Amino acid sequence: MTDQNTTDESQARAADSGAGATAAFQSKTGQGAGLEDVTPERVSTLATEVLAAVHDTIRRHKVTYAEYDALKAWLISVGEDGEWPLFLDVWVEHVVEEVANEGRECTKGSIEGPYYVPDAPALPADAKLPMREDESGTPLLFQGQVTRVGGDVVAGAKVEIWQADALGFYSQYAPGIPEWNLRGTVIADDEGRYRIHTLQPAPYQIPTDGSCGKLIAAAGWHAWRPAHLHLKVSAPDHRLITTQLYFPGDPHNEDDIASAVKPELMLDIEPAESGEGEQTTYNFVLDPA
Ligand code: MBD
Ligand code: FE
Repeated sequence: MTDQNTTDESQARAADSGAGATAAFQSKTGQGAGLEDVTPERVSTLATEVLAAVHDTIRRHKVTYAEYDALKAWLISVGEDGEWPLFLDVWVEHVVEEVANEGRECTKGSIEGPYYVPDAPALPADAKLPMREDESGTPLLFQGQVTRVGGDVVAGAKVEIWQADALGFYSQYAPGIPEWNLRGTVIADDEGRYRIHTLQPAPYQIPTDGSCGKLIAAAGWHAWRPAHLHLKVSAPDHRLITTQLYFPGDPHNEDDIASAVKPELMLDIEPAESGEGEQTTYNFVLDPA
């Protein structure tokens, strides 16, 4: 996942995070898993419609052989860089998430993205996320309560949280960061409450030196996601929520490259009662299974 010769996250390269995200996805799904689980009718319908949309675009814009070859070269490089997970999660996942969670009454979901790692160390309801001694960033107390639709508390709910560090890098996807840095599985108390001591995350720029970065530069787009916390909230007999939370005032809340910001997911930040840094309360509501 990380290059033996790079020991510092400032030297992180797209190929490191890309290879890591591809390997993580393959270990989650099992190599080659997928197509055989979808019926032939469904594969045929979806592939036919996607291809028809491509054909239509070519006709409408009179795509040239030079452009066709540029596309072919770029698609090949996405695979070589391991950036298919990044590409798909940035530009496609938000619509899959929208469709998957249509009609749910629970807290709004958002995309998982490429950097989730299951089974982060379990932490008590009042916990500090694993971080380096000199981890930079403003202290942030993230607290709240998990209930179910209707209002009953969900005792012992599982609140998985992962986030980028102050330089915008995720542990296990950039060199030189401790394995579980800024990741944890917080077990809420008997009233479903949690108090997570972490740091305000930084805005995140997707790697500019890989194929996704090349597409962004060639199109004249920007590469930014607003600062965000990733969460998965779950409990037995309830449906899992995968979501992200955002910080008011971030200039990229309005133009997230991954289109994953929703008004319901905006945090309300206030000065910490402890006098150190900030605090915020966000409550989760789970659907019964
Ligand atoms: C991220 O941190 C992220 O959350 C997404 C969705 C895509 C790229 C990087
Ligand atoms: Fe992220």
